[in-house]
Amino acid sequence: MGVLNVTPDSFSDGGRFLSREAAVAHARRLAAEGADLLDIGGESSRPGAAPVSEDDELERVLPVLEALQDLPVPLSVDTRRPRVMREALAAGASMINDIEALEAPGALEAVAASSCGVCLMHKKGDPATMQRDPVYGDVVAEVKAYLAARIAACEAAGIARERIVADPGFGFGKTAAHNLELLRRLAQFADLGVPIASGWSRKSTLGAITGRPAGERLAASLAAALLSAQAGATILRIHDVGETRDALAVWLAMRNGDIRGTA
Ligand code: 9MG
Repeated sequence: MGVLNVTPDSFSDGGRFLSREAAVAHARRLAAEGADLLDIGGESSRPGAAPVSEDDELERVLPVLEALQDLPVPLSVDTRRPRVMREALAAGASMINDIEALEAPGALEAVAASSCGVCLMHKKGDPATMQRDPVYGDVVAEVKAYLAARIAACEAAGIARERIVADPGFGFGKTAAHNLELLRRLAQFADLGVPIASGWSRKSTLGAITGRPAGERLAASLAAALLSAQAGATILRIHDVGETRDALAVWLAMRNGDIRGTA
């Protein structure tokens, strides 16, 4: 899943793709590099990010979504707002990626009314405050229980399990130690019975480990993507598609004993 931020303030690429033309060109580049899915977001969820108005979010996302309808790659929209979900689905989105796991009033209904896929992500708190001393007992058990409850809420609302992906939400109300514990035990999320997504790309825990700023975290992001895939994640939310595909190709060639067609 290639990341396409159409925002002025995302932590790693904020402002770079704010114009429609730049965003569309970047999306085409990610697809050409081998992305299987693109995730378009019009509101930054980085720690401390200010919320944008619903109208601004729609103005950022819809023109890009519309301009990419000829792309042979499904398009996801990263939003927590039911109106944005409905309009994005009407404009051709195939998936909703929601960092609030469809908790907003009307979000379950917006997704249930279509046949799209949905990614339910865990977070603790709001982006503005979530990194202020988050506390868990057993972080894996708590995150899993939350995701299981949201999957059940989706099914009760008429969203079939086959449409659902779950994501532990690395970096969302979690310390570096929590993120590493979740990665170490990511294979345990298979019990949820849905595909698992993982998003480590350029995140601050990688900065804490390597001492590098967001723009210099490619090698660390590749390591985290590979570790996620080895633990069973089948959707990797990433900025650097070509490089990640190459890293995965080496792992898959080793695992499958076949150097052709492995990634
Ligand atoms: C929008 N967004 C930012 N980070 C993310 C992550 O790790 N997972 C998902 N599903 N969405 C994310």
